[in-house]
Amino acid sequence: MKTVLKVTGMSCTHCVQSVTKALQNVAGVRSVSVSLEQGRAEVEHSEDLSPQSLVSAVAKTGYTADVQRTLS
Ligand SMILES: [Cu+2]
Repeated sequence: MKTVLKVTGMSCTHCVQSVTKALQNVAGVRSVSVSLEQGRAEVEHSEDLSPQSLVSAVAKTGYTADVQRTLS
């Protein structure tokens, strides 16, 4: 499934790298695409991964994430 997150607080490519790595390190994540311009992260992941754990992973890096939508 795919989850789209709205990510607040990113200001440069370093921020994008931090958010990308944090999401990639969550168990069950298959691919991550983060857009600085749109303030969005698109994450492909397994069915048993809760979108909230993606939000928590981003929060730990110091940015704010909200689930925008989830596609199965
Ligand atoms: Cu930055």
